[in-house]
Amino acid sequence: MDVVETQQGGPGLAQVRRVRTEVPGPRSAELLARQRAALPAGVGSALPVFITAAGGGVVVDADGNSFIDFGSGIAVTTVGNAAPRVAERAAAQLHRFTHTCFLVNPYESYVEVCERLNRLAPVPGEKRTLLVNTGAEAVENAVKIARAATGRPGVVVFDHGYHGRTLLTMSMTAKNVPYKQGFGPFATDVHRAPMAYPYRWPGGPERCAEEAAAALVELIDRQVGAGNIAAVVVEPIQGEGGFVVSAPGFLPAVAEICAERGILLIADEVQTGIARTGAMFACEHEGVQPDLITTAKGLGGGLPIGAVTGRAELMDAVPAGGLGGTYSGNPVACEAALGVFDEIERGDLLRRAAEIERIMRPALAELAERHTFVGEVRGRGAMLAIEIVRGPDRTPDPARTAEISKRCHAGGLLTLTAGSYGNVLRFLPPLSIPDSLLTEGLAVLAAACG
Ligand code: PLZ
Repeated sequence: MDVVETQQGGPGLAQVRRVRTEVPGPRSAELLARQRAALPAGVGSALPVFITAAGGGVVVDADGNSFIDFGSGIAVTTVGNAAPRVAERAAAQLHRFTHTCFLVNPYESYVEVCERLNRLAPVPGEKRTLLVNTGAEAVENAVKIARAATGRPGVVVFDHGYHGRTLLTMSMTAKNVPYKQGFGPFATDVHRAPMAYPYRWPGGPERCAEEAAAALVELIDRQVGAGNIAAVVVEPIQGEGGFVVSAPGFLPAVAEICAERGILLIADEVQTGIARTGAMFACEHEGVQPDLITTAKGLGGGLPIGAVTGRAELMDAVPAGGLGGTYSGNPVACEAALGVFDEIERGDLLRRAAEIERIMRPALAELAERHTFVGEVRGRGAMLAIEIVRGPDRTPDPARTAEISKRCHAGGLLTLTAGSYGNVLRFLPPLSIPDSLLTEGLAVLAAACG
């Protein structure tokens, strides 16, 4: 046990699945008891095993169990946990200076992260980037900028959307329990449109994009009035909402609807961005060019950093002093982000994400063949999911979803659930996972499905 506690993470960690206790094991159970006495009940964990090291494709717990990682800390350690270039750059920065507050004294790494995002983001024309600490802060700032640039208050979001836990982003989030229950009153001027969710579209998948676009127009033109709307905020693939890949053609239609009405399109790429889907940004798969893009999660390789990248004239609509934050663009997090870009380039990780899909998709499709309760396989790159239903009537089955996930955990595979109905098993392996563990993880999943 004490050996485990001094273990180094990163790719040097033994790449094995190993379950040697119950899950959670005795040491984790002890720590969980301390957690319950010290933390509020509102903070829960998907898999309450206490982690002592992680890297490559595994996370190791305090009982010496080694789990295959199909979660990446919710799409954060995309380049790998304790990835070498991230850890080295962040550690070196810790010894130079830990903080100045960019509003007090600037430093080069902040500017360099912005330059990199400006170069990479599929936003048209000249670009600017603002750094913040979290995904919610990125979304919140994107809306502030959109309001300042358009002089309009309204925000349009979608069913099943997730945008964060702050007042505005919680108001923008669709699902009530557990995100919103008891936390109102909510922010005003947030309007919700149906998402083009092909598997659950009443008129069937073929008519999904067109009918969802028509519903959006109805909301904008009839119910709110285009002149009152600053922005439409959309996740190119919905994350917490269940890895909903919108019907092909829907995102370009949304972009056109926005452009025709002077409404800004904000792509929330907090979960999809930074190489996760096999492109730097998921928008690129549909050739969509949003006005503003939010990123976080994968950007810092585990250190807290978020960003808003957008058209220069919009970003510059807020005068000096209007944007900031004590810790925003912290120098250690900036170095980590530069390490992330390095890892992606040198490791050819966009290709790796596509390769992961090529390995995983056939195995997931086989599960759907074998079990009527696997209703759909969907996603892109290293962001894949299966939706669990009762049968051909597609009634969501959250109980079976939780049961499969629990069996995966007991078998040494870290999986996460998602979805408005809690019936989606989502897979977000780090791009550093070896093929052997990917295949082994899929076998554990297959066994858990019965
Ligand atoms: N936008 C698309 O996925 C965060 C939430 C974890 P923060 N998703 C994980 C939880 O239950 O708190 C997310 C996202 C999209 C915004 C956010 C918010 O990002 O960094 O959690 O604030």
